[in-house]
Amino acid sequence: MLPPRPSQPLLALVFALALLVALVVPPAQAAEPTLGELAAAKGRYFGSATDNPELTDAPYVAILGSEFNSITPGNSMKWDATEPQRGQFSFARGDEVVALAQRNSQRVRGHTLVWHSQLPGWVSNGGFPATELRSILQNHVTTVATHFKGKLAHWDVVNEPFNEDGTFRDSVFYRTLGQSYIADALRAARAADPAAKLYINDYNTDGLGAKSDGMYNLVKSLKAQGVPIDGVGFQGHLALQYGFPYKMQENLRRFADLGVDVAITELDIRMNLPADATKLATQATWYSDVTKACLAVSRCVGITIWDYTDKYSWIPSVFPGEGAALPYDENLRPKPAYNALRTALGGTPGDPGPTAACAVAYKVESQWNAGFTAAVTVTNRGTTPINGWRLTFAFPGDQKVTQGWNAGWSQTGRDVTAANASWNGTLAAGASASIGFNASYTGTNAAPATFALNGTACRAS
Ligand code: 9MR
Repeated sequence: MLPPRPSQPLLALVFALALLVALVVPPAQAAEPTLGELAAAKGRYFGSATDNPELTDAPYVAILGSEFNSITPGNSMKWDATEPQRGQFSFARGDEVVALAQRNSQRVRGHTLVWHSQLPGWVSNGGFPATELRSILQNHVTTVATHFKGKLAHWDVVNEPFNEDGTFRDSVFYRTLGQSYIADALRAARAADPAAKLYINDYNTDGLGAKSDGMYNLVKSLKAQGVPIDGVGFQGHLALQYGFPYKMQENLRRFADLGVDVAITELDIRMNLPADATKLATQATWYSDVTKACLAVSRCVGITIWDYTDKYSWIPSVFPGEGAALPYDENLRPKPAYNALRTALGGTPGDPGPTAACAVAYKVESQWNAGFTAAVTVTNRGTTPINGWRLTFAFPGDQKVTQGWNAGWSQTGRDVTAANASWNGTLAAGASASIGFNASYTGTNAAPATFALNGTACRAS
């Protein structure tokens, strides 16, 4: 039987009501695009460095996973991490960063194969003759690049080869092998991982000057000899008290004109502490100016900041009395620099935190040999109530929920679902539900990187 046809006046009433609802009920707020998404819309990436010890900090990991589309291991692919003893290679920590990036669909900049620093004593003090050191270098580059083959977008093959005056740094490699060590390293990296873009990376080369002239001449001569070099990394460790790099855009462009990509690889902008509103405003302008310099050069492929939060910046321990160098403060809150970056990347200011529909705090409350207890707080950060929710996340390791409370817990492989209990299914705007579980694990107990509520990504709170 056909349903009765609604009369014309009834239809008009329904239409009017629908119109009224559309006008007075605000649409669900779309999440602000992230820095990574804004950069991607410009054909670039926006990345952050990270380091393995930080990966147990769930709120940190959540922003790292959502805001950036590239990550760089700050330490775990360096020589002292990957070949601490001659011929004994260790990749676990580098693999951990790669796995995290893969789960979050991020690219990875590999850092770094040949560097005078964080170089184990067996290399720097080994007193090896040239032939032996050359084969040690080639073996290191080949073994590490082969291990990560196909997983890295870029490799910083050679790091910091220059002195401030543009002459070659007196490293064990240069002292023993002369500048040919650079070409050797690049050739070995290309042979091991033909898909990775191969970079030379240095600091204080961001603007025109003697040091960047040294880099420029090197790259020009490598290109002329047909040595495989794809890009030049400009670290961008800036300090308000030393001034903005001289003609940065012009500098990036002259390298691009040699036929290589350029990238800002370790950006941070420190200041003398304490920070104040004026310094933070200048810092914001500088972040914006670096971004604009990169966007103005078509071969400038992306920007990486040297971690994203002051909580994990390397600056205070190396430059006492200086800091506040990154776009997020120590409590993971965006600073003026964050909005300046958004704006420079073509977006609008906006803290994605408060506009995200939900927030999740994940806390390991206690942990023993093979198990742990976690407390999870789910908060509705939207403006309307949530009626019925399912929280989903994936464990990075082999964690298995053995018992849970205040929600219906289930797990398939690494994927966990917590469905609301009968008494906490309605979350008013701003309201939270506290749930928890016991789980087993072996190895490391890293926190899940991202959480979603009813399929929408949540921010860490
Ligand atoms: O961020 C890295 C920090 O954790 C290390 O202690 C430090 C040791 O040298 O290296 C830091 O990263 C450096 C990078 O590898 C090369 N450019 C300078 C960076 C800051 O020192």
